[in-house]
Amino acid sequence: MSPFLLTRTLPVDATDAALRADVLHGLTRHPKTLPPKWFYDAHGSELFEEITRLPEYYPTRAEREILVARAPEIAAASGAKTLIELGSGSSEKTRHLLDALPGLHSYVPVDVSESALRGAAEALLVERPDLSIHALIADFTGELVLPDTPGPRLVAFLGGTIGNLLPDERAVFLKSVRSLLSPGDALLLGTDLVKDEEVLVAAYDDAAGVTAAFNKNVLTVVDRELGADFDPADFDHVALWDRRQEWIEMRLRARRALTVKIPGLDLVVPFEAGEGLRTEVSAKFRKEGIRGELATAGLRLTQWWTDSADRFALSLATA
Ligand code: AVJ
Repeated sequence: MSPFLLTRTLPVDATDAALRADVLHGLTRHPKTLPPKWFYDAHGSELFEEITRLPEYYPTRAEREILVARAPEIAAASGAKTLIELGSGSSEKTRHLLDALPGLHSYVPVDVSESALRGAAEALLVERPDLSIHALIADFTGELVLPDTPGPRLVAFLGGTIGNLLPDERAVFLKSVRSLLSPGDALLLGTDLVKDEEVLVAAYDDAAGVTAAFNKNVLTVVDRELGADFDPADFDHVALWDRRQEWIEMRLRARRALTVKIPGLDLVVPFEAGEGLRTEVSAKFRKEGIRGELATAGLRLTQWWTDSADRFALSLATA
């Protein structure tokens, strides 16, 4: 059996320090914000898995449709010996790629969640005992030091998660991805596409209220980790389409004037009645916009695939 290696590039207390900094910064400015990465504790990750099965939430199914149909083309175009997956989570969708890459030598899943990485690797090692798995506990928005594995490399960033980054953050991120690539390497990028407002808003405000629970879960995380006294019942879930920025914005809106105590930060945070706290932007893209952002980072769009309903796209770009 090939080796399974796990490398931690995040200090064990980095998460705590980063949460404290994000909460302090985000709740003392106007408008208030919290970064979406704090949704994903164990309960939030379960809620997200539930979201991916909702009738209104099409991105996961649309992306899987493309992967199933195009995995052989992606594999042929990249000829990858090493697959690096940023934000790999359960590595569930990656199976289609892995199955199409019989010549693959190494799989490098990168995630902040050690438990997700261990679970995914455990399952994969049984199916692909030939594969060397080198998991990295790391934040994909930070600087990545990749293991020394054979090229060509294929870096995959799926799910549309790049849409959680603001435009300037995306530019920095794409440049750092570019710096990981040598000639002959490629980036496979999943992006949700601009479409009718009704369809977009429904995907982020489902009838069963799962996305509302997912959104409010971030308050539970802050309560547990920093001793705050947020009551999720004091907030309404809001999903709105910003047609100028072309992104979905999720907010939590205070139902009344209230104050929240955060002892872990020695902070008291006042909310006005109706005041919003932005918890996520999820940008939607167009082909020419993607091409331009890739080009600015020194990447060339070489292939573009969409699902049969043109809801989601996979882009292949080369250095
Ligand atoms: C996991 C970031 C791709 O933006 O669609 C789902 C997260 N937020 N419902 C997205 C999410 C609300 C999701 N990503």
